[in-house]
Parts: sequence; structure tokens; C-alpha cells
Amino acid sequence: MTDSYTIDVIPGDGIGQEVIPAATACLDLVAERHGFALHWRDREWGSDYYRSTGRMLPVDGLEQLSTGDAVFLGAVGDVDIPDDVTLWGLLIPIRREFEQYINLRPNRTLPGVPSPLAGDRQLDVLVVRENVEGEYSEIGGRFRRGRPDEFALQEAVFTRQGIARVTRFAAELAAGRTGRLVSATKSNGIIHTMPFWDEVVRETAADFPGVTVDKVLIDALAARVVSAPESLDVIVASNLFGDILSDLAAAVAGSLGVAPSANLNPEREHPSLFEPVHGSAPDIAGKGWANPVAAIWAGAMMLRHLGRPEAADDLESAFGAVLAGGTRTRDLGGSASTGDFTEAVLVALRG
Ligand code: GGG
Repeated sequence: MTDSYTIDVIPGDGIGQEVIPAATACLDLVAERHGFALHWRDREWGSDYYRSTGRMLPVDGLEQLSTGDAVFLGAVGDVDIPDDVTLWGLLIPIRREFEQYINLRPNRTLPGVPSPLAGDRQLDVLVVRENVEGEYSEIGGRFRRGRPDEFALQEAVFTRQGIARVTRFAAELAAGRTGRLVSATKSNGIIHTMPFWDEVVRETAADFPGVTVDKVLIDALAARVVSAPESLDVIVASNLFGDILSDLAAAVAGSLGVAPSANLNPEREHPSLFEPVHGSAPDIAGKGWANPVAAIWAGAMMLRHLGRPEAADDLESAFGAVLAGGTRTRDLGGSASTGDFTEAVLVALRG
């Protein structure tokens, strides 16, 4: 087993600049305690880079990332730059170039994290989001600009291969958990792509006899995440539906500040990317208020992916213990700063 991993770290914008150093400090310590090292390659890419170069990442940025073991990202998004420029200039090219077609987003209620769910109700939902096609498409345009009949057209692209591979990944996960897989659809209203989605999901999941698949309309499913989250386990969803559902599940679990995400190339032919689900949060950037849990947890997912499950377990136990002990950032109703919380995790890791 290797004793050193090369990780490209892109703190990016806003609170990404705060939560990523917090997470890398915890990752360095847990790595040291488990006898391996993380060699960070700092990439100061993102909106500031865009302001000085007109690009979110260098021309050869993807080539540079291709030689690393993984990418660790903070956030993209800036008040002065259109959101489509920041997202399509940095995160989406990485997901597509490295065929990170799975976006795995675990959401669960954690001890010490207040959730809007009443009493001791729990949520433990794994959203498996298709990550490189679907509604996130560059095909379309704006037409008849400036005329009263102006319109915009946006195509969604669903391929048999794309739907089948995300379904297989989700079904394998479901088989290892409760055997229950829910597929998010809208085939009553979206009459070309969604019936195709339903058909390929059904055919693919048939290869997993221990897994039952329920197709649920996205609107009803959103309500169910809030009203009956215990009935849900693994959800497979398109790019847009998965993005929305996972933010909703994070809010039901307590906060977007505790939601991690792995953008996986399951074949491991290319680096995978790990990031908190939250964005750059310009409203709180620079105040030291950001919750570093999502980034630390994303780091733990990265360690697991790199083949270091014991280190990942230790890291998850450490931030879990800190939360359970009552140290909380403002999004969770506490008063701990990003630095306070991180220090508490470092103390917990030192044992
Ligand atoms: N932590 C990554 C980040 O900044 N995400 C913001 C965002 O808008 N992401 C959209 C997406 O995941 O598709």
C-alpha cells in the first residue's frame, strides 16, 4: 500500500477558503496517526483567478489534475460573476473530463445536530445523483433576443449507458443496505426523457434480485423526504433532481453545513473529487462562521476512496464526538467559530 497520496486542493470561493484549510488540518493529523501522508498541491483557481485571467482554471488545469490521486474542492460561486460561468468554468469540466458520473451524497441525522424532525426521528438517506448528463446540458440557446417573442431553449440529455451505470451503482449500494431503492422521476409531465429513465432503471435493477425499486414522482418524493424520511434509504436521481433532493435531505438532517459529497469515477481510471455540498456562501464568507463538518466529512469520504477506511472512521468518529459533545457552529444554533470547531476535532483526534 502506498504511504503518500497526491491531492489537488482547490479551496475556490467564499467559505471554501475557510473550510478547506480546516479540513486539511484534520486530514493531515489523521493521516500522520495512520502512518501515511497527504501531499497537497495547492490550486488557487476559482473566481479570483477568473478576475485576473478570464478563466476559472488554467488552460492545462485538467491535465494538471489528471496526475493526482484525488481532488479536494471547497466551493465555487461569486456575487460578481454569473453562476453559470463559475460552475461551468470549474466544477463541471472536472466532473466531465474525469468521468465522475456518480455524485454520492450521504445525509443522516447526527447526535448533537438539531434537526427539524420531531422527537427522536432519524434520517439516513443516500442520494446517488447522475453527475455528467441529464438536465445539466450545454445544448440550447437564447433566441430572438430583445424581441417580444424571445425564448430560451435548454435540452436535457439522457443516455442508456448513463442511466444504466448510475442505476447499477445505486442498486449495489442498496443491496448492501436495506435493499430498497427509490428512483426519482417525473414521467407524467416530462414525456420523453423520464419514461426512458424509468425504463432503463427498471431493466438495470432487474439484475439485482434482492433490490426492490420504487419509482416516485419527484414532487411527491420531495414531500416524503420531509414527512417520512424513515421510509427512504437509497435514492437514484438525475443530475438536477439529485441536486435538489440532497440539499433538501441535508436541511432535514440539520444543515447544509454537514452535507458531504463525492464525485466518483468508480472505475478509478481518473481522479475522483470530494467537496462539501454547500456553495461559497458569500453572505458569511470571511466571518469565521462556516461549518467545516461537510468539508471534513468529504475528506473522510476521500480517505475511504483512497483505501484508508480506518483513518476515515477515526475522522468521522472525531467530528461526530465533537458535535455530540455540544460544540456547534452558528448554522446549528451554536457559537463555535470554524477555528474553534476544527481545534476541537484536532483535540479529539489526538485522543
Ligand atoms: N461545494 C461545491 C459548490 O460550490 N457547489 C455549488 C454548486 O452550485 N454546485 C452545483 C452542483 O453541484 O451541481
